[in-house]
Amino acid sequence: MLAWPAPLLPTLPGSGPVLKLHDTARGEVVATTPDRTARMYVCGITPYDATHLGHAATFLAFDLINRMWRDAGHAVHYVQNVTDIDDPLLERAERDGEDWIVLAMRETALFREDMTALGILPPENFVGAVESIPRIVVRIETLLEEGLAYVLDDGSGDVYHDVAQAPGFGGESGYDEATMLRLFAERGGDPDRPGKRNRLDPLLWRGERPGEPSWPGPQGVAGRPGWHIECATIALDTIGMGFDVQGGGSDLVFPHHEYSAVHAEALTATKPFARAYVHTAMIGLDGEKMSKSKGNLVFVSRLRGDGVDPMAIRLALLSGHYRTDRFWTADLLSTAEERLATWRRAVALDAGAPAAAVLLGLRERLADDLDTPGAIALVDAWAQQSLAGDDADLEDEAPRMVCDAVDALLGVALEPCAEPTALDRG
Ligand code: 5CA
Ligand code: ZN
Repeated sequence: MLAWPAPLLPTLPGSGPVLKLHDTARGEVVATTPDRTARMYVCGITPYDATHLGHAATFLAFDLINRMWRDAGHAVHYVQNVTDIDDPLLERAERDGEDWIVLAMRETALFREDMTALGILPPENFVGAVESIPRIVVRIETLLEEGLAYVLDDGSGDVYHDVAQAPGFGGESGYDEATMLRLFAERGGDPDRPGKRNRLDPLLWRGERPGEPSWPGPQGVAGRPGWHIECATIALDTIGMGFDVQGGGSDLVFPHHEYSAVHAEALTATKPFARAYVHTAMIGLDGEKMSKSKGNLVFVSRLRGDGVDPMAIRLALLSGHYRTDRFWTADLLSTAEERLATWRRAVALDAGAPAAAVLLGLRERLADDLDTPGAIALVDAWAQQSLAGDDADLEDEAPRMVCDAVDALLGVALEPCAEPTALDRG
């Protein structure tokens, strides 16, 4: 499907360092080692409601990865999916007496607007589950033919992956069986379904149910795809195996990313699915995780509608580290608004404190597992020094250089401070 327009990306002098990120599978911060073209898959929205600040924080973190790789001289092949058919979508459409397709299209359109406003670089491939169904079916048929999947014996037409035959199972999350069973039950799995070979076997295909949409499926059985095979198929068909980063929120560590990896590794008989699994922490509100099921949501579009500058939203979300669970508060936003105004005043000066150290520092902080609080502190210090104006070494070029660096690396557009170069989407 259509993604969204690319923001302008200033080019910076020199090039950035090797990016280090925390990999869930290895449990430590590791250097990313992309080829000329870095490859990244990020789990996208299920479009049954508007984009909330938790989603935004997650897509922002991966946007920084995209920016850091580009700054280091790589092209980036970025893929993001849209889960435009799944239980929550059908349930919401049913509740509101709305066509599920209309709901999904509307919320996906709003998501595009939010991502554009937040200055997030668009994916090369923005791929819906529905448009992928024929290719997902081919993958499920392969697993069936190889005896790695089975059709349940109860006439439902449901197909499961036999995880006992998947040697890498558990390698992504590192969880023990009890933890897996608990999270599987909490997050849409069906450990107690009679007739499964193993309680942890995940659904690949759900045979047609009355009143639910369906498509032609494996071995001619109509139905709709399971969730994990959706992301495995889309990643395999766009960036292949062994890509650099598989991303999403920490709520996807298990079961979703474990099973996506296991499906793809079974299909290709190779490892790994991704070289690093990167997970963002959860954004909450009033002491609880922000989630559609709890209803404690702050929507990006609502804030925009209230006249909040999207760059202040961006700065507010980046003021915490991506791996720290944190809460959205009114204070967080007002601090970001003040900071944005200060930065804007500083980059509008005729001269500022030396900029080379700021650029170096920004690159260094962000390359260290996206230390955004550290990066922001550097710009704060530069702005204060420049606005105080008592530095003998004030440089004419500094405000523009810092403006470009903040724009290119943090994605915070302060003003049109440079002649922008069109984003090279090679
Ligand atoms: N469509 C699936 C992924 S294939 C899905 O999880 N959709 S979602 O709409 O629920 O979430 C979209 C993305 O935002 C996912 O990467 C998810 O992990 C992340 N996310 C969801 N809630 C939060 C939150 N409260 N804080 C941070 N990230 C979140
Ligand atoms: Zn996914």
